[in-house]
Parts: sequence; structure tokens; C-alpha cells
Amino acid sequence: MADFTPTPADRFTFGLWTVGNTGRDPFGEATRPVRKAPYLVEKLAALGAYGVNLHDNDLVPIDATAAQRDALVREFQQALSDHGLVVPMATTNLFSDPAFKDGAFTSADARVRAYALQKTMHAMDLGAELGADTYVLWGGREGTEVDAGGKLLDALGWFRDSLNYLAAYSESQGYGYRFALEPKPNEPRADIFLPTVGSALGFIATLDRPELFGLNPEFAHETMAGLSFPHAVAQAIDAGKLFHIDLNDQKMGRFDQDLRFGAENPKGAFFLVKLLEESGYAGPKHFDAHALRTEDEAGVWAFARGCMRTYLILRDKVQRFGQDAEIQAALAAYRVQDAELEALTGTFTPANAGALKAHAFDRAALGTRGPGLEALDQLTMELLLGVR
Ligand code: GLT
Ligand code: MN
Ligand code: MN
Repeated sequence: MADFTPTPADRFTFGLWTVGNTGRDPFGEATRPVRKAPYLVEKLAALGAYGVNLHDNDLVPIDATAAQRDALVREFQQALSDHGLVVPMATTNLFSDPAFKDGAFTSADARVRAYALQKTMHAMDLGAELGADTYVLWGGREGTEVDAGGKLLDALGWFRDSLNYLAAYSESQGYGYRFALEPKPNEPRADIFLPTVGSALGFIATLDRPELFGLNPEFAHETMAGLSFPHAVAQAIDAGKLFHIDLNDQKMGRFDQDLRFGAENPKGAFFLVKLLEESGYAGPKHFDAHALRTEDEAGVWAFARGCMRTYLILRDKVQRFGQDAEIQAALAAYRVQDAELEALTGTFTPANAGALKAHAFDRAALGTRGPGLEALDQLTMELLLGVR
């Protein structure tokens, strides 16, 4: 049996903010000490990760001087090169500082919108310096509690203008970033703009350079919206827009839990891994999750190892699914082919349409056929539960 030990070839990444999470929540203080970035790099590399991602302020405090910034960046770069980790993705913290309390790119205050752009351009410079080629935009504060401010349409326009501006900045600097929008329905705002993968896909089509923008969908966020994550990811892949992915887990209807990958819904995680592996997704697999607040440092590394191990175990299950004769027979039986009808429906021609309109269907037979999904699903469960 494989030992499910990750290697950099598996392209697993974590954010500095994930393994560095101190356990603070709205009701309680930190339960773990702050760890410095070079230490987190060393520990992640030892576990077999490929890379580490960051917000500007995960590394450089918001009020750091230029000299302090440069020293922190140098120390971080040294740790990356010492331990062989890369930084594939960077992003901006546009949610912690009180200046962003009513939004960043969608603030009703033009000064805040301008500051958000300034801060993001500096953070893009930092990401480029570290070698990142993907730039994530999570609009955590881009939303409202009160719609009496009347900014719903304006906010979408301000958001669009900001994204167009940042894409033009990236191109003018030669950074070549691919921007990945990360939707979330709520928390910390009551209603966040562009709340789902579908909304973000629709919005991207309205940008000046839509080809530079894609998605960074997160398991927890679509689940919070009551939606299926594999379905959302499939739509992003179909649109050629799966630029990055945030893997974690979540109980529906709760606060954003950011649980260890597969911890809550291993069956959903299995279908997600199947989709990623079979679609040829080649980007990093980023775990945007953190250890439970109950945990000490040993729990943090158990959490990180567990995320990667579960992915690899599920990847192995995907292979077994593909090799399981009974499952493959059930799948083949599920998909009914009909060469004559598929010829008529493949392309519209007046002749095809005429023949299709004249075709006599046995509707009763179509309605009575059992597709075998109960048996197929049980076979899948038994595979996942380890008895086949
Ligand atoms: C924050 C959020 C995540 C986003 C990160 C990127 S920050 O932790 O909960 O879902 O991916 O800004
Ligand atoms: Mn989350
Ligand atoms: Mn995320």
C-alpha cells in the first residue's frame, strides 16, 4: 500500500495565515503563539509541501518601514531557498484594517477605494518579487449589512473599475499575473458581493481583459451558500477559469469553519479530487484551512499533514474507482448511447431537425428504466469505506 507521503510534485500549498493561525475567534483570544514566516516555511517543507502563499501583511506589517519590509522579505526569501519552497500565489489583506470596515474596492468613500488600489499594487510588487504568478482577490469586506446606502449598482461598477485598473497595472509592469476571484456568500459582511462561483463567472465576462481573470473557489464558501462544491468547480473548469483552488471542509449552514480537508464531507472531497485529477487541473492544490482552536502546535502539523494525506488517499481511491470492474460496468450501463439519435441531435440541420421531430419515442420505456444509481452509489461508498 502506498504510504501517502506528499512530495513537492503533488503541488500542495498552504497560506502563511493557515498554519500560522493562532486560534483567535470572535469570542476568544489566541490559543497558539505567533510563528515567524521562516519557521513555517521550514516546517511545511519538512512535511512535503510544494509552496506557501501569503497576504502582504502575513509577512510585512501594515505599518512597516521600507527598511523593515526589505529585511523581512530577504529573510523569507532565504528560508524559501534554504528549504526549496515556492510562492505560487499572493494576495492583499483588504479586510483587517479598520479603514476597510465598509469595503475596499467597493467602499462608498473614494479615498478608501484609492487606498485599496495603492495597497494592492504594492502587494502585487511583493508577490512578483517572490515569484508568484497567481493573484487572488477575496473580497471579504466587499459587501453590506445595510442596503439603505444605495450603492449596489455603484459597488459593482467600482469593483469592475478596480479590477480593470489592477490588470492594466500587472500588464504594464510585465508581471503577467492571472487573477483569481474568490467568492464567498457572507462573513464577515452580511452579504458579500459576487457571492458564488457562478456570480464571479458572470462578472468576469464584463471586464476589459476577461482572459486575465478566473476563479479561486473555496470548498467552505460554496458549502456555506448551500451549494455543491464539485458542481461549482466543474462549472469553473468548463469555462476554462479554474485558476487556483482553496481546499478545506465545512458543515453547511455554519460560520466559515475552514476545517481540515475531507474532515466533514469525505464523499464530496472524493468527487472533488476525482474532478481535479481527471480534468487535468495542473495548478497548486492550496489548503485554505487551519487547525481547530483547541490544538497546540503539534495539532497544527497533524492538521497540515492530514490535509495532504487525505487528498492522496482520495486520489488513490479515484484510481481504484477507475479500475473497479463492477463500478465501471455500472457506469457503462448508466450511460445509454444511441448512434442514430445522437447523429440527429449533434448538429442542427433542417434535415436532422425534421427527422428528430418525426421520430417515434417509446416514452413509457424511457420513464420506467432504472439507471442503477443506488447500486452505483453504494459501490462508491463501499470503496470509500475501504471494503473493496
Ligand atoms: C481569509 C479567507 C480566505 C481567503 C484568504 C485570501 S484570507 O482567511 O477566509 O477564504 O482565501 O484572502
Ligand atoms: Mn474559508
Ligand atoms: Mn479561501
